[in-house]
Amino acid sequence: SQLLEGKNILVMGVANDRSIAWAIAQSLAAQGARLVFTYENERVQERVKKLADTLPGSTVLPCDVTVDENIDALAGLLKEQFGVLHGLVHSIAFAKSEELDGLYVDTSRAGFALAHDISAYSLVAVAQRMYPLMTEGGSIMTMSYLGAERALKNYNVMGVAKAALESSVRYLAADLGQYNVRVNAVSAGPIRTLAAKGIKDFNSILRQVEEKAPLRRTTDVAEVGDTAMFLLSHLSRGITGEVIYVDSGYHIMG
Ligand code: 0WD
Repeated sequence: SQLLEGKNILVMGVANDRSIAWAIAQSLAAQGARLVFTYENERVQERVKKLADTLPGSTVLPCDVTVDENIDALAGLLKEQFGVLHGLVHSIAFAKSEELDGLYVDTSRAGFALAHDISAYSLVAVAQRMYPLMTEGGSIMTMSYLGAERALKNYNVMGVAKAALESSVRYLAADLGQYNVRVNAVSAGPIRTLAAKGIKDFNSILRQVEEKAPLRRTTDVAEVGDTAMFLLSHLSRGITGEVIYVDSGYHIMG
């Protein structure tokens, strides 16, 4: 039998077929979940629709997470169409490219605010509107990176935003546990995606992982997908407020 049969799961953050959210969707679909994808704007709408078409029974809805009314409308549609929501995958982040190069000390007020709005606050904004739909209990997961706790070259304001995101995971877990809603993060090793294009020297980051990580290889996006599936399933029912590393063990090394 399948681990996610009869579960309705919202997947936010598919931009293309290399997106981590898309790999997570594959793992969830393989366990029988019914998926709803959101896309940010018309620019990616067709691409996300085409991808969703490859997973029978899945649907696609718009949502720019910087706009409260968008998230309100999404929650309304989900309640109408499904009634109950069981899971939420938040795989969204953004910072201006000029903030991901050079010194953190040069971060602008606007750049700081934007990175935090899209990369950290959006989890809160979405969770506060979705947990009321999780009337049978639920699981929320988001994506983080080691830059949340170490000062990594060029990651800069995104690292600070990921620290806020991981802290939010703990506060949200504390709030929502009473409703049997769990909240966790996966901290993934570097993976070549659209978002990774914004990170300078990405090749040397990958090389470092191959040299230093216990498993001596970079993170395969399917590994993140399978851990996300575990977090969305009954198998992880005792885990909340946690950050799970899927990084070939890189973060344990000195
Ligand atoms: O090495 C990596 N790629 C890692 C990524 C290592 C560890 C963590 N992560 C995180 C990212 O920080 C992010 O939180 O994983 C998450 C997913 O990132 P990804 O799959 O690497 O990147 P991508 O395929 O670009 O998906 C991120 C998407 C956006 O794509 P673009 O490139 O168009 O900005 O986040 C979405 C958008 O689809 N997004 C938004 N969605 C709704 N509203 C918004 C928004 N305002 N802004 C960005």
